[in-house]
Amino acid sequence: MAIAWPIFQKKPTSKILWLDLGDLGDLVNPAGPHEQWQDHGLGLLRTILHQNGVLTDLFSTRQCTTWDQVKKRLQGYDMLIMNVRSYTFPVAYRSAKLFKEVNPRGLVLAGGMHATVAPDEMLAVPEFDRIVQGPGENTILELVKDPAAFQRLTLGVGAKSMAEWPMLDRTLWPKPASWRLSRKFHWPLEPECGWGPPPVVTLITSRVCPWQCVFCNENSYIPNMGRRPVDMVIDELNYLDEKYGIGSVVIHDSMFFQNPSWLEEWLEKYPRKARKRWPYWAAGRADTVRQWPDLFEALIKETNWNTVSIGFESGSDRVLKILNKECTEEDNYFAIDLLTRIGDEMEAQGKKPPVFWSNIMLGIPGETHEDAFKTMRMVKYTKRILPSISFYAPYPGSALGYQLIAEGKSRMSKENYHRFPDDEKVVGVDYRFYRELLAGRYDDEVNRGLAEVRQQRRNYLDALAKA
Ligand code: B12
Ligand code: SF4
Repeated sequence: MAIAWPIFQKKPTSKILWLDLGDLGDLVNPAGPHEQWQDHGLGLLRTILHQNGVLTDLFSTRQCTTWDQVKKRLQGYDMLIMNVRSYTFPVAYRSAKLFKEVNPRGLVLAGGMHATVAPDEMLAVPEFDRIVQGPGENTILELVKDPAAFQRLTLGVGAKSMAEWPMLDRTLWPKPASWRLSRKFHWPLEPECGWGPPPVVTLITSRVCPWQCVFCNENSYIPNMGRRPVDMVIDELNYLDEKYGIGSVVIHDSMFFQNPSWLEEWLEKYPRKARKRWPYWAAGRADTVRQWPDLFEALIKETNWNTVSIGFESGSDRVLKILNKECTEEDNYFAIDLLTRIGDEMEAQGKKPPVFWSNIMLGIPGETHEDAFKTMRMVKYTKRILPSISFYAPYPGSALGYQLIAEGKSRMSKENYHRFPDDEKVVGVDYRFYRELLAGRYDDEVNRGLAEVRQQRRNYLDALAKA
């Protein structure tokens, strides 16, 4: 077992504390690779604060292994700042309570996704003194300097374009908090998670996806903004490579494969201007792959896009319609066959073939057993796949999430936002069936029509990935 370093003994150097949120121990002895990713909202806003002379201390709940340690580290501050997502709301809520216990006159400023989509839940916590919805880059400085000038619930102001964002100062991110983890973490870059060699750089080139899938529909709550210019992305990568050395890149955009003119510029410049063509992970949609297959193929081959994340979600047209995915079974199979063909060609040339990081949801309200068999059939059909399977979660912010919450069918609460992929999140869904499906009980049905080589079973319970 990894031992946490005694970070709780550090003395405050500022009166303002930024608390990075996540499960206890995730930067000591993480349960999985994705719990170690750094928070770009925190990175951006802390960079803005520090570049404008407002220095903050930082620690992470992920660096602590007990709530007692968190409480000790919270002592001695006048102000606490947090980026609250729905899946970190339980940790934020508990931390705010502890902060007030040790600093009764201290102020708590909370922003982030959960403040944006579930203000009522945030307002119900008296410890949150200021709650900021929406983007914060043009609000954070004023807010921290003079919180009294703001109402308890405020709408934040963002940049018009990501070109206005400063380059992140990655040394403002929390460090791994055990000797064992720090050896393989590569801080201030990030550790390997199985997609490409370390050190890993995560970055964001676009902020919002224009589609309206009912389990997500980010564009209803993240204001549109211009994409980060290609040159700025490449300059940042070159800078980081010179300073730290890069192994691979994770482009954390919700939807990288959009906006063909940006992608064409990336295709032209990345192989030429980047110090190295680092392999990268990035996301697309099956329908846009079908719409722009040549661009897709060129990006895979020429820019080293070798882990292609696609939210296939389901292998059944009925469910894809329920989800308003605007992709069909046929689109999904088109994208799978195209990547298989590209991968076979690359393999024949002795190159590493690209692989799908395939996002799949099960347990969607209205899904029948036959729909779920079709989904698992599609997963097994895919030749090169890292399956990432979750039971559907009704997140606030999404149309279907709001509907299920209103109907009293969501099992997510402020004590537990159920963001583990195999948590039971919706009332009335037969989770036993899904566990048995993943364990292979229905393989006869699933394998129907599949080539023999694709019928081989692997343990899909392992594919319930928290990412
Ligand atoms: C990268 C990413 C991840 C990464 C890394 C997460 C991390 N450590 O940061 C990974 C892959 C691990 C991940 C996982 C998950 N994610 Co995620 N993820 C994203 C993504 C694509 C980008 C986040 C980001 O960096 N944005 C850019 C930064 C700059 O924005 P920001 O953090 O929101 O900060 C801005 C504002 O919120 C505000 N702000 C933030 N804090 C504060 C504080 C103050 C005081 C102020 C004034 C303002 C302010 O200002 C910032 C600048 O504008 C978003 C979608 C998106 N486009 O944002 C989804 C998103 C955040 N994820 C989401 C979900 C649901 C998940 C999962 C639960 C998915 C799943 N089913 O497994 C998991 C949970 C993982 C876990 N550990 O439990 C949802 C959250 C929904 C919600 N209601 O909170 C989003 C919105 C996607 C979606 N539409 O479903 N995710
Ligand atoms: S699920 Fe994917 S395609 Fe759909 S709205 Fe969200 S990011 Fe966009």
